[in-house]
Amino acid sequence: MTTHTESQDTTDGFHLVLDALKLNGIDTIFGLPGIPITDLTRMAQAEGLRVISFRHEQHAGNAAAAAGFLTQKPGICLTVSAPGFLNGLTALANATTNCFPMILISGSSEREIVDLQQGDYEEMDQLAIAKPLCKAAFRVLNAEDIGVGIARAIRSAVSGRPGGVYLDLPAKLFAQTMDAAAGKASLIKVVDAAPKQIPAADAVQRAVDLLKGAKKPLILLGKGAAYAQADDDIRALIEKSGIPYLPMSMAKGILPDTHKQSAAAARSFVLPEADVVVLIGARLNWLLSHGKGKTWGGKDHKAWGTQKYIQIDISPTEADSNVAIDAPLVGDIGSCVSALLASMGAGWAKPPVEWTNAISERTSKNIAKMAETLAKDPSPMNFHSALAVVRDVFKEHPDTILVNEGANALDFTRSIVDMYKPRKRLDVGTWGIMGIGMGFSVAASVVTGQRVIAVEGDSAFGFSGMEVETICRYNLPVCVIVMNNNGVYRGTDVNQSGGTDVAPTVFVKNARYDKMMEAFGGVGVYATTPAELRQGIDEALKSGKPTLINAVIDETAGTESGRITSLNPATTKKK
Ligand code: ADP
Ligand code: TZD
Ligand code: MG
Repeated sequence: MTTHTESQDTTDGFHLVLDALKLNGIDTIFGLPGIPITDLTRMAQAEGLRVISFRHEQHAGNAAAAAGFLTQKPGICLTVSAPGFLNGLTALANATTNCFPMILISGSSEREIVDLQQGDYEEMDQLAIAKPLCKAAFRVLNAEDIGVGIARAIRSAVSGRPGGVYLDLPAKLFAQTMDAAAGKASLIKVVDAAPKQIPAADAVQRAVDLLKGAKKPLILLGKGAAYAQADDDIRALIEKSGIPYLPMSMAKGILPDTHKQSAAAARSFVLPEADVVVLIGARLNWLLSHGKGKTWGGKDHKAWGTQKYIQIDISPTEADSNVAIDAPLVGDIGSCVSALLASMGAGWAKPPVEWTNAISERTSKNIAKMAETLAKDPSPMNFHSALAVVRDVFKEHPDTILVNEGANALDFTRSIVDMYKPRKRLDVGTWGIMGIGMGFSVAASVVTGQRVIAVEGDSAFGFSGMEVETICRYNLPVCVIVMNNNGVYRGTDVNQSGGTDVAPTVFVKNARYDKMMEAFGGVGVYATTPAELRQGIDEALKSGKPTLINAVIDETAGTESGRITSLNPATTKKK
């Protein structure tokens, strides 16, 4: 291991990187050691940074992304070259897709050898490969440029639309030495990394005018609204305007899901019926069937082509990406929402009661129907009876963070488990990606200090399952619930050839995921009833010990692809 410096008067690349991160308020690194960054991880720890070491870089990267979403500071993921870098790259691309700020820092081989393709250890032109998959990519070749490199990476990650940044640090950089005072002077403390962006007055007026004439207005909150941490203003806008709202999955809890203006239980009614839709930090992508698909009533619906949109987003090019946006409001959500509030003035007329009553009626009916389903206690346990338990737990422990992935395990949890506070739900996001579970759980517990409950499909859990060792190693208060239905979607599929291999979606029957947690010193629970599940969760929340509950779910209970069956090519073809 390299010691700090030969004399007090010199510093080196290792320390300049760490000093630059610390100077900018970064206190945690998620990563996986190896050449050329092993010493960097040791020195980081020695210098007082928290280093969370993973078993696979993808999960370290996912942890960095979740940390970025929760804190508005870029999460840092540190990897070795070529294969480690590539393992981290999926997380970097996913973070960029979701607008989460993170920086993937990878050690790399020497330029002279890489550029002549002479076959260095783990040789790869990482910068070129990262570039199209992230928001910005930089390489630092000289120690005196480390300060600038880190500053540019931080600004790129958090300013404007947040995203992933790649920072390439060749091995030779770390050992470079320079005068300590000059080194210190070369570092940059980034001032106002994510500047407010104030919307133009005429754009605000246009939006207010459109909203004023609305008979059936609707607000859609996306995860950008959760990220923005403008919770009080958003709540004030919704309550003052009286407009019903729908939260996208990671926007659940900005206002409590039990809020009387939530139209979540009447989603399929309000989307096609609304005349003016206000998008706040939500894109009209596939998750909203591009503003025109089945979710909105399809082309035959009477509202087709007549709906008007106001879109609040920090990215000026987001408007018109799928449908015409009548009143784009470009700026940060905090500034835009407070400008709207100010322009609405006193005496704002609430939406017509015909609209709000129609929504309330449907909402109460659907909630009552769901309550009936949740009250059933079938044997074997199904998604509903298991999630009724999780729903009660979150009602009693609203500060707990929920991580959620799978297909049925995702869709049922999203609709059944209410969130009561902002930024308490982390999930598969824009891509619907599997594998975020343990990385997000580790980050959520490390950066917030809160208890975490991860509701995982058994397939979804498998993508990051080895990180239960990481959870045990750092003794994190994470309770993983594996919704075990013996496979992808359900455990009952059959091999259509009649051969001896099981179907591609089917796993080993009655697998004991709980034993995986026990293998590393955590608590394993085998639960076949809601009562056993409840007891397991209660004990986990009380003790804070790493816990994995293998919840045995009826293997016939799920549906193909959960709620997105319509995206299956075979399903589409049949239509
Ligand atoms: P969801 O999946 O929940 O619908 P999306 O990820 O599609 O949400 O949309 C998030 C949007 O929020 C992106 O278009 C992004 O540009 C925007 N955004 C993120 N942070 C801010 C912010 N601070 N101010 C304004 N817009 C933001
Ligand atoms: N690989 C990656 C990285 N992301 C994906 N989304 C998929 C594969 C495809 N996929 C889904 O979209 S959901 C899912 C896969 C493999 C797993 C569903 O099974 P599960 O959930 O056990 O997690 P349920 O509760 O059985 O439906
Ligand atoms: Mg499953």
